[in-house]
Amino acid sequence: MGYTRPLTPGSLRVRNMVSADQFIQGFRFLPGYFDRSAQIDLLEALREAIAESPFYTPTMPRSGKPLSVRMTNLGPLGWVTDRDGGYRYQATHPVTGQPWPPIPAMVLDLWRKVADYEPPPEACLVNYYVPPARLGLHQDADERDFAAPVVSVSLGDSCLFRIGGRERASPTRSMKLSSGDVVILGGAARLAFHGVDRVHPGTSTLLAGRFAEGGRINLTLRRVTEPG
Ligand SMILES: O=C(O)CCC(=O)C(=O)O
Ligand SMILES: [Mn+2]
Repeated sequence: MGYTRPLTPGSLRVRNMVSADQFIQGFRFLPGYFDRSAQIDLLEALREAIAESPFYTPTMPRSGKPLSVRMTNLGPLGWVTDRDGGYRYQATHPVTGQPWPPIPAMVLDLWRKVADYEPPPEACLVNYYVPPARLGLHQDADERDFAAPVVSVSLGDSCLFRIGGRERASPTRSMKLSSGDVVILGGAARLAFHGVDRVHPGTSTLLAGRFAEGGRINLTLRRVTEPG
C-alpha cells in the first residue's frame, strides 16, 4: 500500500524540484492510494449517496456569487455556504432539507488507516469540478478541532493543486493530483492555504458513464467538533 512507503522527493509530482512534504511539515501525499478497482467501488458508493443527496451550487457569503464547484456532503455534518449564512456546518442538505447520507465504509476505513486521529470524521464534503470549475486559495478553518488532519481523495480527471503556508501571501507549490491519490493536511499543514487552479479534462475515464459531465470529484474528510 502506498501509505506505508516512505515518501521520497522523486515520488512527488511537484514543480520546482521541491516536494511539498519537505516544503511544509504535516503535508502527506499518497499517490495511487486507491487502485482502479477500489476507485470504481468508491464511486459506486458515492453514486448511491448522491442520488439521495444531490450536488447543488453553493454561493459566496455576502456577494451571493455562485461557486464554480458543485457540492454535497456525507456524514453527520456538512459544510455549506450561502449569501446570508456564510461558511458553516449543518446537519441537513440546504436544498432537500434532508440529513446528509452516511459516510461510506471505505472512506471511514481510509481515515482509520491514515489520519492518525482516533475519533471519526464528521464531515465528508464532496466537490464536483466540471471544467472550468476551480477552487481559489483558502484555508480549511471552519472547524473547532485543528488537531485532526484534513484527508482528501481525488477521483476522475487530474487537477493542478496548489499548496502554500499559513499566510495567504506565503509562497506556494503546485502539483498534479490524479484519480486515486490521497492528500493529508495535518500538523503545520492543517491550516495551510491551498486550492485547485484547474482540472485537466479527459485525463481519466473513471467518471465517464457514471457522471455524464466527466470532470473531477474530490472528497474532503474533516473532524468538525472537539471529541468528548
Ligand atoms: O478538490 C480538492 O482537491 C481540494 C478541496 C478543498 O480544498 C476543499 O473542499 O476545502
Ligand atoms: Mn480546502
